[in-house]
Amino acid sequence: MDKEYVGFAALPNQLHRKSVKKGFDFTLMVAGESGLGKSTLINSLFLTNLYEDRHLPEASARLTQTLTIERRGVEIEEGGIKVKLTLVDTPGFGDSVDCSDCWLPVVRFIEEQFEQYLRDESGLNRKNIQDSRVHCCLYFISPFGRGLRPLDVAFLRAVHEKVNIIPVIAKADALMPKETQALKQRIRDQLKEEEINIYQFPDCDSDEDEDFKRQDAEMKESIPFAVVGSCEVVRDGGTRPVRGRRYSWGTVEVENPHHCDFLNLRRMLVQTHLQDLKEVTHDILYEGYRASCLQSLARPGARDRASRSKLSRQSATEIPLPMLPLAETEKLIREKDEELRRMQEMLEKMQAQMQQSQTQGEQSDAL
Ligand SMILES: Nc1nc2c(ncn2[C@@H]2O[C@H](COP(=O)(O)OP(=O)(O)OP(=O)(O)O)[C@@H](O)[C@H]2O)c(=O)[nH]1
Ligand SMILES: [Mg+2]
Repeated sequence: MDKEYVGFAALPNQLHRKSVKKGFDFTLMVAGESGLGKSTLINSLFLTNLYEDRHLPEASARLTQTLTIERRGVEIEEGGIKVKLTLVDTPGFGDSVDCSDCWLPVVRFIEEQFEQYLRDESGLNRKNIQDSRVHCCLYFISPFGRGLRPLDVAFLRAVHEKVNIIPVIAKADALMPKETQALKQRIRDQLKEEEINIYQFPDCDSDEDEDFKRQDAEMKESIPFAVVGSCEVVRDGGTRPVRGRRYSWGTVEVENPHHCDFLNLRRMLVQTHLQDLKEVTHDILYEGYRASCLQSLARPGARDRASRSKLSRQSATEIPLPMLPLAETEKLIREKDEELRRMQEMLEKMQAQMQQSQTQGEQSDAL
């Protein structure tokens, strides 16, 4: 994993508030249909210099199609606190007619991180677990369709209980403001109809200042964020260089809030909600996963997760099992069952012998 240093203009207050001392890890994933600008947005968000008063690099090499799941590490450090950001770029889902399970590797990746964490948590080195769980998934939706497509719904359904989903409308420069608003509403309605849980932004503290509250409300209203990405730096009429996309009719600026929600998204990710996304991942999503693993262990012989919902009434917390990989644990349970059965047999035999010798003793007493 390459390490790059990217400074942020202001250290997120939340980090101070939560007094995180040893620094922490955060993993952000992008997913969605191919060619929607996932790699470009990751690049625009984090992989290039974010300070306005510093020199911006010239147009970087054109990005090529992402073919495998790629992780990149970026270290953010200010005021002595480190955030190790891992960016997970995924290959886009194909646009061929039959692409029914092209998204499975991405789902699998998310699950594997949970499995790994569960294994680490039950290991000996529990205090130093490297948290590689995906804390947030930016899901890209096409600006050209009429909302979510069946493929989007299928993927979101498969992951919505395992990862915080933040939906974004890709390539928002293709839409007029009115169209953007209509598409946002349509997507919000569809998510509700399909009962897909996306990341729920927490309520803002009542003691926050008015500015913060306004920003917070504005941000919540703009979901799904309409984003524009670009790896190019444009100099318009000799003014300051900006990241943007130049067209014959003008320039779309990535970091201009009148042009798209890029800034809202970035502020939310690195300044206001990083900690909450982590907490929801650990306390709700991961806990749900862990509980269902335990539940499936409650009944020896329960093999697949699909049968999980039909399983025993026993509460997950009542099962004092060590967390081992599933197959191993099942084997252990079978061995223990066998041992118990043997001990029970032995006990019964001993009891029978004792009873026998007792009656023999009584008989000889009587004689
Ligand atoms: N109009 C417009 N084009 C964009 C935007 N973002 C990226 N593109 C262009 O879209 C093309 C695909 O961008 P990528 O970032 O490679 O897309 P991707 O989603 O990573 O694609 P896969 O790796 O195949 O999944 C490139 O030519 C980008 O320049 C955007 O916000 N607006
Ligand atoms: Mg890509």
